[in-house]
Amino acid sequence: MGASKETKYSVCTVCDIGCQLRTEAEEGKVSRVIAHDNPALAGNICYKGTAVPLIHNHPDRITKPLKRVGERGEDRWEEISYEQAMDEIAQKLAGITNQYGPESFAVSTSGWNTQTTHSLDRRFMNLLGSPNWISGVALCAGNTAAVNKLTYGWFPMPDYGNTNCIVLFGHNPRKHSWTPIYNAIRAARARGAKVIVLDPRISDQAEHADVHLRLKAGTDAAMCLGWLKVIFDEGLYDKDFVEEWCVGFDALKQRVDEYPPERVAEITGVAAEDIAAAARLYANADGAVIPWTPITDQQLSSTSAIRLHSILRAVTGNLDVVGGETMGGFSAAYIPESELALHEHLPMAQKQKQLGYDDHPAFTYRVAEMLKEPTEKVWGYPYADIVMGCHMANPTNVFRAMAGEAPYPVKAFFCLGNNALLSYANQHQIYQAMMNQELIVAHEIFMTPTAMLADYVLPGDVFTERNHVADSWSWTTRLTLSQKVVDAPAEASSTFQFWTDLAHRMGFAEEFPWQTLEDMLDYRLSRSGRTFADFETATYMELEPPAFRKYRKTGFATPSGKVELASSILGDMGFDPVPYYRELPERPEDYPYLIFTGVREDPFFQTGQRNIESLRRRTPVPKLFLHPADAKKDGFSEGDWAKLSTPKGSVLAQVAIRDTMKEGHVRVPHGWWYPETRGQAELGGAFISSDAVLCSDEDEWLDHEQGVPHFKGFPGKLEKASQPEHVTRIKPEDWKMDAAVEAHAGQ
Ligand SMILES: Nc1nc2c(c(=O)[nH]1)N[C@H]1C(S)=C(S)[C@@H](COP(=O)(O)OP(=O)(O)OC[C@H]3O[C@@H](n4cnc5c(=O)[nH]c(N)nc54)[C@H](O)[C@@H]3O)O[C@H]1N2
Ligand SMILES: Nc1nc2c(c(=O)[nH]1)N[C@H]1C(S)=C(S)[C@@H](COP(=O)(O)OP(=O)(O)OC[C@H]3O[C@@H](n4cnc5c(=O)[nH]c(N)nc54)[C@H](O)[C@@H]3O)O[C@H]1N2
Ligand code: SF4
Ligand SMILES: [Mo]
Repeated sequence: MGASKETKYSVCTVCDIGCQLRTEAEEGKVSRVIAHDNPALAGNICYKGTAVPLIHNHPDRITKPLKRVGERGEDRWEEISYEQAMDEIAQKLAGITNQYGPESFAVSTSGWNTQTTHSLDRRFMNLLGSPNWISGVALCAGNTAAVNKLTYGWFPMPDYGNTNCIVLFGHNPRKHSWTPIYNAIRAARARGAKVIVLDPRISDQAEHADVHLRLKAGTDAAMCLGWLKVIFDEGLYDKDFVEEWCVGFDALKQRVDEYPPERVAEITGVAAEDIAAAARLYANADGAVIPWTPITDQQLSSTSAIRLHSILRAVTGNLDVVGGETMGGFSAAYIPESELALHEHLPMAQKQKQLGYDDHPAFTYRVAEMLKEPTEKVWGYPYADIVMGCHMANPTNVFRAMAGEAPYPVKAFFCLGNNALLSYANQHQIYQAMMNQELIVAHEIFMTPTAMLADYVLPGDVFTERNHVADSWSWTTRLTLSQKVVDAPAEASSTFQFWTDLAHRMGFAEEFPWQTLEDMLDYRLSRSGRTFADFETATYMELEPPAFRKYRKTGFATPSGKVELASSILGDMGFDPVPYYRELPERPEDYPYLIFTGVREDPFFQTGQRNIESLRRRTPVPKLFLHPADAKKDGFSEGDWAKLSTPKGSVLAQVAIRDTMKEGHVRVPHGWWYPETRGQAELGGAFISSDAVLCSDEDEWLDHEQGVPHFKGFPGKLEKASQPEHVTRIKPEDWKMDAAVEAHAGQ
């Protein structure tokens, strides 16, 4: 690259919202990451974006392929060449799948940080014959996409630019958490849009909301049923749309009648008149949105709650209208991953072996097959995968099988850009599952606890080192340029390269004809008559003009062609076709608190960045949040250490007392481990403070239809504890400061 300074447009993948930023390089290293030069996009950067040079140039970055030399998890390695690693991985994977069948191979990835997979993982697995692909998107947006399809065949995106009312079920974007969505909500508010927040605690969004309903954790589905009761009783719904475009109204109405506001008040702890007032505000708005939220992705009544959001959107006439929820469909300019994945190549017999297919089918191939025909008719592809989440195996079923339970052995497990050990429920089971593997491959940029359990760790490239055109995993039709500004370390690979090289070694060279990532991008852009180079020189972002009410021409992509208020697919599979609310299992007496997990801390994305000093100094140790009355009752002062236990396990965290908390609730952060304790604490301290230790995936804690675990209100208790062993750097000043990050963070 030489000494001259280069500036490029790159999509940040530190978190999954994908801001386009400007990246600068000097002497072959990324030197600075700054805001966009388009004023409309300039606000879309958080201090994690500013910290990218510190992450990408970090001395701990894995740059050489590693092969395990000690026992599994001992964290002892030898450096080997990329070619040797790939040869050995291919040979071992072939041996395992020959012995146990292709379904003995499972992959876990979330795809957002690795970015350039182009569904080649699914393509490879489909050619090999394995349906067992799992992902963090099973708990976040991917599962929402699959469940939305049951109701109206697509996963809509809110029209923030034109809406007059925004309803946030917990979802709490902030200046340093999903910054573009935070900015979009702020802009809507400035235009006069109303904001309704449903959150047990006073969140950042709740502070500025027009209405804040402080519901009890885990009761969102009941709240939605209460809203519908008000909306139906008071005739606040779009009768023409319901008549012409919906099926199942009577069955839904019957269910809704069981939830008068007084009953919902009892369940949720919110006054009946406040429930009714919020429902009216939403239903009467001229253009209202219920943006996607992870809260209802991770609840006992998840499928019902997500379906109730869909139903609220539909019956209030907000589907595919200006200021409502847009249903974009696939971009005509970019071949979608749905086509690249080759789902039609996986034989039906293998699809039926997908773990979760029988008992928790909502986001598996079982539903995908039932939606194939209408999906092809309306959206042009039989397998429409949105946010990667519409054809997944169930993570709990996969970990159980990996640990040696029924129905068949799973013996090879690859994790790409995913810290699987900490990223699902029931960490002890995931650990057992991983310890029972014959082959584990991690594709990573840092030595995570998951990577420590691997046989091979392959160094990944990062977004400043690769070209891409981002399409929000088919959720929108926007195409965003992401340019490489520096070269990757010589032995690092993109996930594109990894899957291509593996495929070539395992007999699928013909189906993987692309030599380079740019060839793949050219192919994906080919139907628009352009190459990546054309795209790159012409624009940094492209958006197809929106079209509304497209269903009038095509119908909806459901079996009936209508919005299914009662889902024929759920009914056909033996589930209740109409959404319902499920009470939480009884709380044991000695577990007085309702725990909810999933706190997103500003400096980190999920389990990452605990090793980036300038970020870590903002939150050096995990904090659990308590209401002052609860702290007093249990004798805790600010900064004390506490042991938080559930029937599944215990973790340690520092107590933070906040009057914004709801009494009786404890809020715990996600994804904590302590990279600095590597070599001292087991697996980098992965069992000290990780929320996954606390979360159960026993059947009674799983949503019926999808089998996702309940993270929003499970039983827990608190005891005094001392600071964890080996964790010594617990004050901000123990961690190095970076002036640019500090300046941005303080804004
Ligand atoms: N800095 C930073 N930003 C991030 C991320 C990150 O790791 N770091 N992660 C990104 C990702 S992947 C996601 S999914 C989002 C998640 O971020 P958000 O959508 O904001 O979700 P959470 O932070 O999990 O919780 C939001 C709120 O839900 C409330 N809540 C808890 N239980 C319930 C419940 O049962 N019902 C209701 N209605 N509310 C409840 C909590 O009090 C909290 O205020 O953040 C994204 N942004
Ligand atoms: N227990 C529990 N589980 C959860 C959640 C929870 O709150 N609690 N939240 C859920 C949610 S909302 C989500 S979105 C998912 C998130 O799940 P993921 O998005 O998979 O997040 P992580 O598991 O933290 O894994 C990201 C890993 O990618 C690595 N990485 C970063 N950039 C690159 C890259 O360019 N290349 C490669 N190869 N690796 C890279 C990081 O070092 C990190 O280890 O987790 C879900 N799982
Ligand atoms: S919000 Fe921050 S971390 Fe996420 S993509 Fe934007 S700049 Fe990167
Ligand atoms: Mo997420």
